[in-house]
Amino acid sequence: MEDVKLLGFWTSLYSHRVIWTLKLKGINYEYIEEDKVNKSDLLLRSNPIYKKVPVLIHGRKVIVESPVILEYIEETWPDTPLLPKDTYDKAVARFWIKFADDVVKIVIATFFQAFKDEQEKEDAIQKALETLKVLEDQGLGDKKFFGGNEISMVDISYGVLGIWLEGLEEIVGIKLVEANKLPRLHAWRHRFKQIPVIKDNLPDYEKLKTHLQWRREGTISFKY
Ligand SMILES: N[C@@H](CCC(=O)N[C@@H](CS)C(=O)NCC(=O)O)C(=O)O
Repeated sequence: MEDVKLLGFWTSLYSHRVIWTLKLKGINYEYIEEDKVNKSDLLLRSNPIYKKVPVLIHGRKVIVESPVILEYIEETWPDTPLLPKDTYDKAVARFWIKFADDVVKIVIATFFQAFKDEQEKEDAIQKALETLKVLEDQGLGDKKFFGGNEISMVDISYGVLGIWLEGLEEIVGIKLVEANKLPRLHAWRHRFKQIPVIKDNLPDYEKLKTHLQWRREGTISFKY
């Protein structure tokens, strides 16, 4: 039996990328819930540079940073491939995985800002929508999933557009991924959440919303 441990937070979209990948590949692992406020010695020793989750521990090997962990899992357990075989297709997939960081920075950051006026709010919403439109037009296109007909590492990297973004949209009252604005991304979100491994391994929506609300209030009041 493989010795695989995952250190995560239940609210962490990055931890969920790893959970979904391990589950999709049918790898048994031990999940260790970390305390964000009081990080364990194991976490601090395993990720001394960033001190963040997720951390994957495979035997004596420690791997950090979710995109790096996903690549490690893909190469170590190649069954149920989540990246294309073709070198060029793989490079394209990696580009969109990298773009997910921009989406988190631009789109998610919109919800953690205290706007000084309506214009600033409008500008931030426009920028977020433009970023999502690029993803929809050039990344997803008319495909069912980013890599074609099946879920891939690219879809997993955009899990944040699922209940995390939905929760923030509801809390703040700004809707971005809507059928009339981003129809293909909207349909993708629904499809993605229907995949059993995703559906069965999501944080509780109401609890997540409470957490996001708390995080948002903390971030905004800290800025002012
Ligand atoms: N780039 C990292 C981001 C990981 C990250 O931001 N993790 C958050 C949880 S969502 C964390 O551990 N935060 C704790 C802290 O900042 O002290 C990745 O992709 O794994």
